[in-house]
Amino acid sequence: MKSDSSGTTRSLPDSLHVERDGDIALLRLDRAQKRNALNDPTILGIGAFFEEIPAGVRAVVIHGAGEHFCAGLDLSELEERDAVEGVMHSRMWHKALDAVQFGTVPVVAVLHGAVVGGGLELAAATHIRVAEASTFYALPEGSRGIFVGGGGSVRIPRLVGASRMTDMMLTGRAYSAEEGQQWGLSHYLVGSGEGLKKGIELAHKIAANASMTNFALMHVLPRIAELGQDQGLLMESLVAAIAQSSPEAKARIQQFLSKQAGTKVGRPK
Ligand code: 1HE
Repeated sequence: MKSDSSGTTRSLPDSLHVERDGDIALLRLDRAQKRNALNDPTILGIGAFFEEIPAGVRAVVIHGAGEHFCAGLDLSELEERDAVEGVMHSRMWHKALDAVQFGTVPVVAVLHGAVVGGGLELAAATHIRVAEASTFYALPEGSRGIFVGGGGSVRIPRLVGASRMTDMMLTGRAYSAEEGQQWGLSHYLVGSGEGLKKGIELAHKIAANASMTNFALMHVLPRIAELGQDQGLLMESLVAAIAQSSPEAKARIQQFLSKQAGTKVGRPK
């Protein structure tokens, strides 16, 4: 376990490092010598961290040490497994990455270098992705004779479409940072070395949102997106009514109506 200033008492593996910056936490994949390849302790540690976010943390930034965000599954741990053990291993990844996507606070991923295999599956479980110009995306599972097992077949097509994911896996095609930005793998594209600053700035903005808004975006919007129009519209009305009735929403709307500085919508910069 690494000592850190996160305010957490939880024991994390040495491959993860947590720091606190006010109301956000920075979670660093810290295994640069193995290109932040995800071994079992790291995946379990990610799950444990997101299942029990330190008190007072309202958003998380996840980033990688060294030259790459993440080289995916630690291939040295791909031991002989029977089918049931293989299913259980994949389910362990699902549980951990579900904790990222459907935890208690929004997560911003800062990407650079390789975002491949399970690294892309991890990035796809986050809510906002900032990519530096050095980022490249690939799914080398195809060439390794395996398949995605960390939720990639569910989450990645929702970002880029099943057709592009099929190309990535059948042909080993890698996408550049620019292509990833164009096709929805990242939300923000920044210069090399600028990702963490941008990620932290976004996380602080997110942390300042009303809790109900963040909850609805993390837990309700993805469910509505899977519903038919009738059910989706009804669910939207229910959540809109709950959100509007909160004292926080009333106070924020009043701030705008009383012409408080900084409450107008800004033009894109
Ligand atoms: C690793 C891994 C790894 C690096 N597992 N050890 N992922 C992949 O198929 C990607 C495999 N990795 C690479 O293609 C390259 O390493 C990178 C493009 C990511 C980076 O290249 P580079 O030149 O910076 O590093 P390197 O020299 O290749 O690797 C440095 C060390 O990290 C080296 O170990 P060393 O002991 O010889 O120093 C590598 O063996 C080690 N390393 N990547 C284990 N992935 C839930 S299912 C998900 C399924 C998948 O994710 S499949 C995709 C796996």
